Amino acid sequence: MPAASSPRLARTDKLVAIEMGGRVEGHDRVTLDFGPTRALDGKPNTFWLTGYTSPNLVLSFIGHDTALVSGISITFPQQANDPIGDKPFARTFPTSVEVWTSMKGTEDFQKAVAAPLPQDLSEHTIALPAPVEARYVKLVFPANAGAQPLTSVAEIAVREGQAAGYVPLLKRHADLAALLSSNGVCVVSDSHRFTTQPLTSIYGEKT
Ligand SMILES: [Ca+2]
Repeated sequence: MPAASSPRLARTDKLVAIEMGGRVEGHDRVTLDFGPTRALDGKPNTFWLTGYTSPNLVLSFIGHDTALVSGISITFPQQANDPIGDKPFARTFPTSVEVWTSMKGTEDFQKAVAAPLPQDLSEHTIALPAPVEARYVKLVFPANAGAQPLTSVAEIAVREGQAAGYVPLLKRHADLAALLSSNGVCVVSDSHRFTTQPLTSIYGEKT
């Protein structure tokens, strides 16, 4: 790492960002290189690419804690062609998203909202009708633009809401807040153990 580089600030406004302790439940992916955590890494040039019909992704917060969810955002890959078929990437963009939440886990989800996704490269923000407290957030992508099996998403964010009496996630995890402010990141392994790495290990140099 060149000495002149300076890391990006942690994305504390994204509840499922990797450095916030966000993780994917399950392993819906074509290959490891295009696994779903690629949609949580803050990099628009890395992406989740899945070959499932109507793919879904279950996301959780640090330590499987709860959070008040006010909405999500979705960003599509910015590259011209997909890396597997070398076809126009836009044909893999999902055309809509459903947001489901659960306090229990991989079952008992309630649909909070469904919304179309504009077919452009900007960040698409979808607000829930009202903030929902959740332990798990499931995103479902019922169809894509190309009627082909591949579906891609470059970045997913889950936004935190505010309500009287609600204590924000970072206030409940002072250790994570301190870690982020000291320029580290929280990486949660499959065994739910936390390790720390410098932010630059995820982001690389400042862009
Ligand atoms: Ca990414």
